Amino acid sequence: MRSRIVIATLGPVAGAVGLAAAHLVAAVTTPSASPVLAVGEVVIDHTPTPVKEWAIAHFGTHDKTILTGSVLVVVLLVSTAVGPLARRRPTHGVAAMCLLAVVAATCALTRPTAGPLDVVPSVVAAVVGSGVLLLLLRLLGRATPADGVSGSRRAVLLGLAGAVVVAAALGEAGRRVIRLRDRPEDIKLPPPADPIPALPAGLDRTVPGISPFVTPNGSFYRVDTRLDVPVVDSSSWRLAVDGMVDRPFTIGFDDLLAMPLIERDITLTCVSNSVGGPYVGAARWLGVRLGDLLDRAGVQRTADQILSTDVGGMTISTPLALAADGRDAMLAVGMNGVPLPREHGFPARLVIPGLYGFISATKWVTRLTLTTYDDASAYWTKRGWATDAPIKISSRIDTPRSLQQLRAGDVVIGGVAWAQTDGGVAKVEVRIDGGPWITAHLGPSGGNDYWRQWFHRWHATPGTHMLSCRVTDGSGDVQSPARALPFPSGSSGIQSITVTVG
Ligand SMILES: Nc1nc2c(c(=O)[nH]1)N[C@H]1C(S)=C(S)[C@@H](COP(=O)(O)O)O[C@H]1N2
Ligand SMILES: [Mo]
Repeated sequence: MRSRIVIATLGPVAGAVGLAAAHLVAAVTTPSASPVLAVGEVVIDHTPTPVKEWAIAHFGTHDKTILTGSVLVVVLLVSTAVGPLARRRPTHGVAAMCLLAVVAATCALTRPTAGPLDVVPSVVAAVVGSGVLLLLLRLLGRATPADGVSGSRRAVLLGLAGAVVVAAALGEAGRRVIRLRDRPEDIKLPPPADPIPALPAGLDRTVPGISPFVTPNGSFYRVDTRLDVPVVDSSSWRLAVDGMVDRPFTIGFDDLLAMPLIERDITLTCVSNSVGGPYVGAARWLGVRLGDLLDRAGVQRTADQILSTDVGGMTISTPLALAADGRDAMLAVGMNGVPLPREHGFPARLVIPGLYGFISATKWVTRLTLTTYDDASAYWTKRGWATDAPIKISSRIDTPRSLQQLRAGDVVIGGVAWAQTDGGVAKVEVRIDGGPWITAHLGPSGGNDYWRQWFHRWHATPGTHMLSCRVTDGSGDVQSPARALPFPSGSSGIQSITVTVG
């Protein structure tokens, strides 16, 4: 028997069962206290901005899956040391398991909203992990003295395999329990006080391959610092409005829904989006005017920042002057006719037209603190990102795809453009191979805060061609050709793609 290998697997296998059991317990109590998620969140918090940027650029929405996976792999690798220790003295193995659990518990406890009960999943991990370790040791103990007795050897391998199956089952059960809790889709939202007309049909049918005029919730981009999707109970959720205000208050979900609701069509985009990138979406949001909440609290003149805090303690800063300049800033509870999906901030999030999401769109928000930039810095501010970041006007080619092979003849070039500035999207132009800029046809308008679809019919001739687009807003400002990376205040430049016509 390759006993070294078997002994090295004892720690990871026992650890996996412990972690999975802890995940299930956390699913029922506090999901973010699950050791895997707690350690992962701490790692994310301490990842340098360039690395995070790189992860978002390369793995997109899978960046978290990759990160959790890496944390798991590292933990399991470290735990290969547990088996040999335990083989010499079982108590040493158990002590090593407990040490790992202490690390996890520390991570869980350093989360801003953590309570003392958040150590429970880590304790479960230690107890279950140690128990499984001791069980496997006993099986191994029986196998070794008569190292030829294949029955015992088989027992060890079966024990290991069984433990892996148990770990997978517990982990999956945890994942499902988290999903089942308090389903947002069971909530019925009241209608807006002042309903707005339905959006006109876009170019979805006429221009195959174009972004739909309204982004379906299921395909709306997702960008946040969370590994898990926070599971917030609407019944126990509270929003506090405090800081430099005359009348601080907290409000629950039902009372929030009793306030007048507005509905707005707003395009949301991420500062990390590169020109032509995928982190942009457009939806109809239902919610309470941010102004109504601020008025109720009575904002003092000295405040210049709204520091919003999410359920995990993550903070986002918004310039008060911009949020309160009359734009349709809102605390949204609905997205495209349904309650906010968990991924997009259930039960409530901020949506502020014209500002990148990282300074405006706090999901799972629990607190709005009126403060000053001198007194408090939010998550991304501490990481060097801009505090004042209006969305740069931009446009994207959706079809044809970059490097697509086309047939000569009529080709429809189409995409979307946004300019949440004066007058919205006034014009989109297309350029082929560095020729003149040609005005494209615009789809219907959904208002200045909403993107606009566009298309241009092109007679494609054989060869390789470069296609570009640019937008002009209502005040005559043209999308800038100056290339800028997302950091620190959003990308700029002109998207150009190459296609081959055969
Ligand atoms: N609580 C919380 N809210 C957040 C974030 C976050 O990391 N945590 N990310 C912000 C960023 S960077 C963007 S671009 C938008 C994205 O919103 P979406 O995921 O619903 O598309 O949410 C914002 N709100
Ligand atoms: Mo973002």
